[in-house]
This record gives sequence, structure tokens and C-alpha cells, in this order.
Amino acid sequence: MSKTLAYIALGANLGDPIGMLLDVIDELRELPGCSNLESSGFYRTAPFEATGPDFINAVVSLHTTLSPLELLHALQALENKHGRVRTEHNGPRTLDLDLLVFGDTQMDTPELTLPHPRMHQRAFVLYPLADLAPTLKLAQGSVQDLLPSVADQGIEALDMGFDDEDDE
Ligand code: PH2
Ligand code: MG
Ligand code: MG
Repeated sequence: MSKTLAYIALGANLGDPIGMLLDVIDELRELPGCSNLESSGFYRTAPFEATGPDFINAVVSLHTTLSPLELLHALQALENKHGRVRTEHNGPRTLDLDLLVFGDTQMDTPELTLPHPRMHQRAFVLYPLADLAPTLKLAQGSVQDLLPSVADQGIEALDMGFDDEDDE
């Protein structure tokens, strides 16, 4: 069955956001119909058009045999499992999983718009995405070329110690 390369944004700003993202990445790795997951680094980011504490954000890529809506529904099931409560718009949340890009798919429905219509304006998406796919082309330009336009949004790469293998 043919596989599609998809990119997913992860965000959390309540409870233990780093632990939450680590757990969810393990669960995404195990999703039926999904394989080859790769994760960006983790970033601490200022709330963008949102309230509450700083977020932890990351992006993962994976290959999937699911359809866009099947993948979206799997992401929503994970959000619900982790106790996401939908209250105020863009309010604090334990877990937010946003489907950013699904191969070359372009769609605009009430349930899902692809590519994600606001991703090119958000440092908390573009910086982690640039770890995985700096040359990925969006309608507005390549990911790496868009970084300067969002560089003034507060964002800090976290040192998670993943790259310590060569350290003494
Ligand atoms: N998500 C939003 C709105 N604002 N800001 C940051 N820093 N990180 C997010 O994940 C985020 C946000 C809507 O989902
Ligand atoms: Mg979101
Ligand atoms: Mg969302």
C-alpha cells in the first residue's frame, strides 16, 4: 500500500509538557498504519495569540498508509486520551496535535485544511519543522527561508541530552 509522508505539530503548556510530548511520541510511533517516525528537537515557546504558561513544542514526521482524515482522527483520539479539555479558544492545553502537511495533499474542509493554513506564520511550528525538513516547500516559501520572518517570536531550543552519545 502506498505511504504518505506526514508532518505533525505537538504542543503542550499544562502539567508536565516535556513528559507529555515524550509519551505521545512513543504512542505515535506505535500508531497502526504509521512507521519511520522522526522527531525534531523540543522547543520552549512563548504563547502565540494564546494565554497561559510557555509551551513545549516539537514536530514529528512519519510515513502512513492512513488517509488524512484517518490520521486526524487518530491524533484526536490521542488528544482525548491525554485529557485535553476544549475550553477557551487557544487556551492552555495538556496536548495539541496538529496535522501540518500530508504529502502533496491540498484540501479545505470544515474538519481539516491541508497544508495547515497558519503554519508559515508560527515560529513554534517552523523552527522544529526546520530540524526535519528545512527545504520543504510551503506556498509561502521553503521552511528555512521563512524562519527570519518569525524569529522575533520567543523560542528557545531545549537541550534534551539526546545528542550526548559522544560525551565523556
Ligand atoms: N498553539 C496554539 C496557539 N498558540 N503558541 C505556542 N507557543 N505554541 C503552541 O503550540 C500554540 C500557541 C494553537 O493551537
Ligand atoms: Mg494548534
Ligand atoms: Mg489543534
